[in-house]
Amino acid sequence: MSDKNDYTPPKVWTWDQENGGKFASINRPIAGVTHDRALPVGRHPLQLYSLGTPNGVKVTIMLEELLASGCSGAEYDAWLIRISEGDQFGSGFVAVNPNSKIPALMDRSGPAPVRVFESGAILQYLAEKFGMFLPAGGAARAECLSWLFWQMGSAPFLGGGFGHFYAYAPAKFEYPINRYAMEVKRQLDVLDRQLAEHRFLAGSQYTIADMAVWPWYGTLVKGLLYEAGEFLSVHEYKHVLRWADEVAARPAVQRGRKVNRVFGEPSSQLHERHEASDFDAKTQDKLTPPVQAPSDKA
Ligand SMILES: N[C@@H](CCC(=O)N[C@@H](CS)C(=O)NCC(=O)O)C(=O)O
Repeated sequence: MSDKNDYTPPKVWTWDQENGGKFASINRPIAGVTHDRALPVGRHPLQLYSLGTPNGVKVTIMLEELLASGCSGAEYDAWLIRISEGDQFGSGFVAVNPNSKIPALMDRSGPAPVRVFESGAILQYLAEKFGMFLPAGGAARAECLSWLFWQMGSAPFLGGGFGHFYAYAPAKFEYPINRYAMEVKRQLDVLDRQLAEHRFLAGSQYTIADMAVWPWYGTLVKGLLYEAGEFLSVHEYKHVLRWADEVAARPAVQRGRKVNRVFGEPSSQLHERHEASDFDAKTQDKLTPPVQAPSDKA
């Protein structure tokens, strides 16, 4: 182990605002509102406040899948919450999610608005509301919810553990990278064994379990998350790769990935989604005027 261990925890931990790392400026040990800001409300029944991270993408994939299946009641406005600028601590957002994390959903289709936070709870809420992508009962429903909750419990080891120390921490520390790389590889092996025997995670049907797991582990095995494909030898997980490709090929998944995305290729970024036609007209490549090549003669 190459890390020098020269840290002795003090008797009482105190908040060191300069503790470094990519998200140091938004991390704090207290919850609640930092500023007054009402959330915008569009004309559709469902109002989503989110960002195109893996947790956000789970929900936009589900909404696009519902619309693709003909559920017109799933029309939605997706508003951008820029977490690096602290939007999640505004009064309107905290009223929808007291935990100050995206994604957060307001269902305004009934007499009183219903708030839903936590991506797994949002997937289950939408699946039950529209009667889709979650088996109605028995062993099939139990299997689907088991994989959904597996994802909710496992992904923090991938994102908050491995991803944080491999990609975002202020320095590379061997101990946590080793610990979390081992756990993430174990999780990939869990998925690989399940997908060796089943087309989708919960069996033969595509469900909210696939929608929850794909944005994390599907993109990881394709080398798109934390640029860690080679480090984690993702080529070993052949069944996860086969499943990841099948899910990625779904048009609703391709649309859902673009919503509230503020990084990557301009053509992959649709900052806000209010109409189905926004995918054709409002991705960043459509909005940005082409850069003029400098003329040799000017
Ligand atoms: N368990 C939550 C996790 C949500 C989460 O961690 N969201 C991150 C972005 S992926 C966030 O909003 N972070 C802002 C912050 O921590 O202040 C869920 O699945 O909804």
